[in-house]
Amino acid sequence: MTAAEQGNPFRSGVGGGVTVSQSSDFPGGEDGRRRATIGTTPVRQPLERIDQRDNAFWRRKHGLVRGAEPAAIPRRAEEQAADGEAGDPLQRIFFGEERRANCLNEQLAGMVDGPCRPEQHGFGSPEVASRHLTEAALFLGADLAGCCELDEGFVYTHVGHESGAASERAGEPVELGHGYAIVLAAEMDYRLISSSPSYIDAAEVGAAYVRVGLAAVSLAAYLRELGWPARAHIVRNEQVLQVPLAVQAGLGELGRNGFLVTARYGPRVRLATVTTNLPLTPAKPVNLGVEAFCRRCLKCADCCPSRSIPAGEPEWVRGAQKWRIEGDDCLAFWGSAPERWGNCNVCIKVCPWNKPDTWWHAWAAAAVRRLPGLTRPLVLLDDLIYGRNPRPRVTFLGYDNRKPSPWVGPKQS
Ligand code: B12
Ligand code: SF4
Ligand code: SF4
Repeated sequence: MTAAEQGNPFRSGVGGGVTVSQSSDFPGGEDGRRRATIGTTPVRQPLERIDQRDNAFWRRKHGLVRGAEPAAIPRRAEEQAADGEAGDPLQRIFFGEERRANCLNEQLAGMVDGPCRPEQHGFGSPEVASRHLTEAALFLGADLAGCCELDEGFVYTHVGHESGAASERAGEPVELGHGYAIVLAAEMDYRLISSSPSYIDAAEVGAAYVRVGLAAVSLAAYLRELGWPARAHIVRNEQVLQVPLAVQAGLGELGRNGFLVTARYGPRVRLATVTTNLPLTPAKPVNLGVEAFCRRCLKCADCCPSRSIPAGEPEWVRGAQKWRIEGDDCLAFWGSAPERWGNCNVCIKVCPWNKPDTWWHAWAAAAVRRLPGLTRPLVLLDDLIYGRNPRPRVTFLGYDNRKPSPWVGPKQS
């Protein structure tokens, strides 16, 4: 039984970015829980926390996979890289564990926290602190950044990873004790992601994790040098749910695809967070019109090779009304053709919000917000110009997404 099923032992406050709703679209209160929205997502407070061991990455490792023997799910490239078996050297530098000194994300995962300078710098006000840290995050390499209060509903109850770099061990309770967060996003390259599924988009995922991880680790270190406790949450060493925090921090909206859709890059971003106890003023969540667009669009649901994205209505999942993603099926697809791909980004590449940053894309995004009726024509236009499920040929560092990986074969190391 997960911690969520046992009931939430913590109070989850109405933090930054949460609007208490008067709307009759999602009335309630019969269960005594407070109705609100986070961005455009309806929630019932308090939110139910999740145990990190109960997400698709760790469920298999901890034997919690529902309806399947863990061994029946194909091993994905990252998992093989972690055991030093993967043939792909880029996967090894981003996700390998055998030679940790060669793995950038593993190195960064060991740098998420550290000592604090004894003298504390006063910012004057939470507004000034928020502006300063948002600017610092952009300077340190993020493409988007915003602040929010940290709702405990988005902090895992227990650690799921078994990363060599993380000081915590799987099963330990998470005790974060921070009340605020700065959320960072790094753009992923449009062309490389359009090759999905392949080892080319998998490499860009690893590289973007390094970019956003470096920015977050640096920002946390900067805050500690200003005398404020701060911890970065990055791949391989994170204690928070990045997507809802990004929504609260005003970076974008939750899409049907199950993650953040931004105005500028669509869903084509990687996220990292810095938590702290320095008081910050939360940014305002945005309504870009994504949720309304997703109700009519369905491109990600149609094109998902593992059918993990629903074509139907949002459901209540642990206190939030959203589209339910079948994480185990998605992950199984990643491992289904190790000679051809290491993960998948199809739900990013086909999304009409994922387009190069041009004036006509910005115009269409602004227009659809005012006139949701434009959704269908714009989706048809998107199909016409870019294709329903395009897979353009991409070559890169000796890879060709139309051919098996050049690294497949006997163990390379
Ligand atoms: C576990 C995990 C997975 C698992 C399971 C995902 C799932 N939905 O069950 C698998 C392996 C399948 C997966 C796949 C992918 N993932 Co993933 N994943 C994670 C990870 C590490 C933990 C999330 C988690 O615990 N999910 C389990 C439960 C909580 O899932 P859930 O109930 O479906 O809730 C999801 C959303 O609804 C949202 N959410 C949860 N509660 C609430 C409440 C509110 C109010 C709101 C608004 C949102 C929200 O967060 C969850 C995101 O998975 C996060 C990083 C992080 N720490 O957040 C990255 C992360 C969500 N993944 C990411 C991405 C991009 C992907 C993929 C495209 C693969 C890729 N190539 O990168 C696919 C997309 C699959 C999909 N359609 O969701 C990005 C999303 C970036 C963005 N633009 O938002 C993240 C944030 C990684 C990162 N640091 O950038 N992922
Ligand atoms: S990553 Fe691929 S398999 Fe997973 S949900 Fe997205 S499209 Fe489907
Ligand atoms: S592809 Fe369409 S339905 Fe899916 S997230 Fe993007 S806009 Fe929403």
